[in-house]
Amino acid sequence: MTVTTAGWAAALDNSRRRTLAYTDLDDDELLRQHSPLMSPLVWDLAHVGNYEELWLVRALTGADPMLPGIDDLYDAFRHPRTDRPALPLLSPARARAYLADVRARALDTFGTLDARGALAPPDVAPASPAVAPGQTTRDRAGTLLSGGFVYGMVVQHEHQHDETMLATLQLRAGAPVVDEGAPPPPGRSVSGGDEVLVPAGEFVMGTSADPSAYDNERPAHRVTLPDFWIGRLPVSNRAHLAFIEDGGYDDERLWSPAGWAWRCREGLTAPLFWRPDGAGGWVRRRFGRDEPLPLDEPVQHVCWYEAQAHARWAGRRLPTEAEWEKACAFDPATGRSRRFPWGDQAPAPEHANLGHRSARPAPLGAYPAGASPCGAEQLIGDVWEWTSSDFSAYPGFVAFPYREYSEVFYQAPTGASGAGTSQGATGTEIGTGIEREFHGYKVLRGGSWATDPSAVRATFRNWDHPIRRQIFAGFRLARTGA
Ligand code: AVJ
Ligand code: FE
Repeated sequence: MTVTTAGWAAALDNSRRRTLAYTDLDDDELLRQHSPLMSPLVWDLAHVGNYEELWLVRALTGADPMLPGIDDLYDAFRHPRTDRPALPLLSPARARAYLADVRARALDTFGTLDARGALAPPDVAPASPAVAPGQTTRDRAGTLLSGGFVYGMVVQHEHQHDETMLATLQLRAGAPVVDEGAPPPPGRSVSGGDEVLVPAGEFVMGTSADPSAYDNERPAHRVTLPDFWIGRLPVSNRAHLAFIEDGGYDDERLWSPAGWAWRCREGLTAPLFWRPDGAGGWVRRRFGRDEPLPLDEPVQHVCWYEAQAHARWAGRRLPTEAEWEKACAFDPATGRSRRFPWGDQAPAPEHANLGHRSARPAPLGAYPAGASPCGAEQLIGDVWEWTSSDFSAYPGFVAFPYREYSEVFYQAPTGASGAGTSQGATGTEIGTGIEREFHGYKVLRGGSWATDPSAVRATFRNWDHPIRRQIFAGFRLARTGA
């Protein structure tokens, strides 16, 4: 899986084409805040350029900032999303020009990369790359370049913001502007039961060898789990409709206290973007179009609290992230963990619904070739899956290459919900700090239809507040026992 400089250039070009497609809109559309939860699209646009400047130009060469004040404007920690429309942001035209300038300079650094022979295969990548105090720019560049790490980080970052921009476009009112893509493959009815057994035992969670892995996926460590069952497929719209029709949104006993308080405050009665069609059925809005609710698709746009209540109603629970990863990656035949459910090969179209090939989740059963060794399907792609786990550090975690990617979002090791930790309370999220103080962060796994194949793997960890519904997230069920 050694990536060449031509490979990185192509990967950078792919994420950029996507960014430019999602921002190919009138200036007014780019400058407006479509939802208080989201940045104006023009902020995301210049932010991905600034991130690339910081990591592919300045960290590697020691160069000065390309524009005065640029780092402050696009620092997610300095300006919460609610405040971003009022900032003196680059105009759309200037932002596009800035991105092009940064890209030209970033491609120049390939000379350094080639000269150092730094594109090492994965097993040569440092186990937990760390920057020693007193390192020179040159030493630091060597560490960042090892295994092509910094290129993968920048490519993934841009794809993450591309997915965030899609969530903004889903919240946007008005005539559709998002490419519908190709229809997903057809579903199929699966045999062998709704749940699959994952026998008790040890597996390796996380990775120390994958050069594309973020610090929070490291290091690899052994985890022993008892027997558990996990849903063969994600929970469908049909099943969630049954939860609604059985009064699940009105039954306090099914909800956690925080979840019930949130449900009452917000008046939650169904997933975001659903509404009754007036004739006993439901429609959902998807990128500005109303359509009949497709019953055999994984449910999306539910928050963690809704997922948890549904699971309790079904006599199940959400999987922990360790359970999710074991069901996704562990191969009992070899005793090792795979990079993807189907093996170590990069995702192909028959494996998973990724990369906005379709602008929607695929129906249940659409990816038999993507099954994991235990028989679970659609773990990668379609919808992010809420797990029961708080976002926290693996044993032996070392922040790399900066604390603000993961570490500042970790839950306090003891006590409730990180209350009292003010650090990073704004993150890339809206900035009152209330979300973090009251709700913390829950881990999501597996990527969605909007996630690029280069930005997800069995070990990848995403996180968000358990109240969030605009992300492309659903869930699957689990239970302990054999
Ligand atoms: C990993 C998706 C939670 O969007 O807040 C983007 C990724 N970090 N820019 C986010 C990220 C910095 C992050 N998530
Ligand atoms: Fe970012």
